[in-house]
Amino acid sequence: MVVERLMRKFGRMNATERPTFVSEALKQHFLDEGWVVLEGAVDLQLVDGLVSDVAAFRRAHDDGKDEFGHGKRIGLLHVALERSLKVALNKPAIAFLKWYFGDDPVLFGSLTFEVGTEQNAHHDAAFFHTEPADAMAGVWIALEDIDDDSGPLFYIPRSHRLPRLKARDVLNSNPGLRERVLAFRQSGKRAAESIALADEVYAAWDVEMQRRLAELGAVKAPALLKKGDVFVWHGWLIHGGLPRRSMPLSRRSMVCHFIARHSRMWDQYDFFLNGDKLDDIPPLGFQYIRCPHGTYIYHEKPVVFSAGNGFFRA
Ligand SMILES: O=C(O)CCC(=O)C(=O)O
Ligand SMILES: [Fe+2]
Repeated sequence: MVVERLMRKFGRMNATERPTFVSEALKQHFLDEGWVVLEGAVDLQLVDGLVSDVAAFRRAHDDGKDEFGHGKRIGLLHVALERSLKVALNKPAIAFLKWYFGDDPVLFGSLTFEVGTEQNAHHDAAFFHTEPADAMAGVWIALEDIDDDSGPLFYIPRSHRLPRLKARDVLNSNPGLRERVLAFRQSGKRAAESIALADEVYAAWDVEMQRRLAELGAVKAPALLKKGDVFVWHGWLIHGGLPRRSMPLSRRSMVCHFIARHSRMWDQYDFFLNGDKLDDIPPLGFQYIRCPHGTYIYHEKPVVFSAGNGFFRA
């Protein structure tokens, strides 16, 4: 397949590049295309160990199993499972992000999937919005070989270079919603106290995102990774989950959202409600935890979804 061949030619490192994982070719590919694959970045035995840890964790929780025995996404599993943390902070990804950020990468959060998300096309910078604006990246780890019919991760090549869709682009063409957002701002409330309104702006943003992509005729390229491969995306690269053509198929994967240590970050509620005045809004406050593999942000415990899809409402 064309994408696979392109990956091999440009986006994948070869064996001689492995010691650093940040060859000049790989760096250039990331800057031009918005993504790279770090092939074989995670040791397969470690992946197997994690898969069995996740299965045990799922057995001990109500993870909303479907008729095929597949559970829903689990948030922040890395704070409970050592192997999950080790996989999230895998050396090749950390080395790569250290170069890209020019700063220490910090793991903000993780999601562990058993099946495809079918998530609409989006860029993560809306959900993990940083200043500087390019201080966020996604790291997606295949915990098994990804089947084309399982609803693979997709990406829109070079979409990190498109005009960046912000809340104001949507509000300007939706005066009713804009009025309500302005009223919210007058109220002195924090954005996280107005989740329903933020969700309405998100819904309008989502419609506009899909409209723009359709107008461009954007092509969704599947990331058909092998177990242990890592896909790194730029914070503004548009991506999502393709339809699950075969429901019994699993799509075991883990996605990790990283930010640069010295960046400031706001959540999606502020992105959607206060996006054009973030300088006036205090960024999220974090407690940073250092461990032998790297740095991550403190969260008390994992979030297990037994209904709905959590996080992005997809
Ligand atoms: O794994 C997928 O299908 C998409 C996940 C995603 O977009 C995310 O978690 O940022
Ligand atoms: Fe995403």
